[in-house]
Amino acid sequence: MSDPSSSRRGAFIVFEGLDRCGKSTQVARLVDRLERESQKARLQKFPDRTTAIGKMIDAYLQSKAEMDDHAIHLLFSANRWECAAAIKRDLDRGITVIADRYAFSGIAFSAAKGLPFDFCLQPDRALPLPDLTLYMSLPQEEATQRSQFGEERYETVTMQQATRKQFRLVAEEVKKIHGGKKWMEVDARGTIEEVEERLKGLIGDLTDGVNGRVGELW
Ligand code: T5A
Ligand code: NA
Repeated sequence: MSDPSSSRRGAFIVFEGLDRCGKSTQVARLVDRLERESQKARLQKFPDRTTAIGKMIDAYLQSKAEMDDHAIHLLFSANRWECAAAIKRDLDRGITVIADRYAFSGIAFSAAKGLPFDFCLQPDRALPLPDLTLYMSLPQEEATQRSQFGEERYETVTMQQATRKQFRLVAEEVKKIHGGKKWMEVDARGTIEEVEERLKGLIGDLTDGVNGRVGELW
């Protein structure tokens, strides 16, 4: 009889960073590569704007709706919780789940608006822990020059600078709880191909599957 604890599960890999750092571009390329290599992988975007909660978030981000800072923070977290069971299920089925943003964005952006850091952490407690988070680091001047910067609510230089600081605190928190191996900072400068190579080196054979149960964020 097969023992589920001894079989490999899919890896949970998260891409994080400030707006326009190139996350979506790299996530799409990684999923494409894995599909070409006949590996089982799927993309999970946060916010997932397709759900009922996601539609409220989308309206807020496009400034079509106003919301209290606490309320929108909780909605971003609720949007992750409504996807959490499917993420766990897919990991157990051996599928690599690649997320474009996760709880770390949730904390960094809300804390940058002035909500207490500890409050920001609470709602995401016990969500699935990524096996690796790749934080794509790009100087603000380069992000600002990229197309469409400034279209959504948080895409101002002041907000991005405040969020950058909060992401540093988030990284420290993750390292404090889980050690240095779960969070890696990646230089997001250079061509799309150069960044892709850098990321590939860090991801290594993680997409072949990992051992052990999925952990909890904190
Ligand atoms: N948010 C999110 C919260 O406040 N709380 C939360 O809990 C969560 C999950 C929307 C906002 O929501 C906030 C954070 C955000 O402000 P989103 O839907 O991820 O989040 O935002 P998007 O607009 O989809 O994505 P970004 O603006 O963050 O852009 P990406 O994905 O980082 O960048 P990408 O790949 O789309 O690239 C941007 C542009 O640059 C080019 C691309 O072609 C594109 O035009 N580009 C490059 N150009 C030159 N060199 C490279 N290496 C390049 N790579 C990409
Ligand atoms: Na954006």
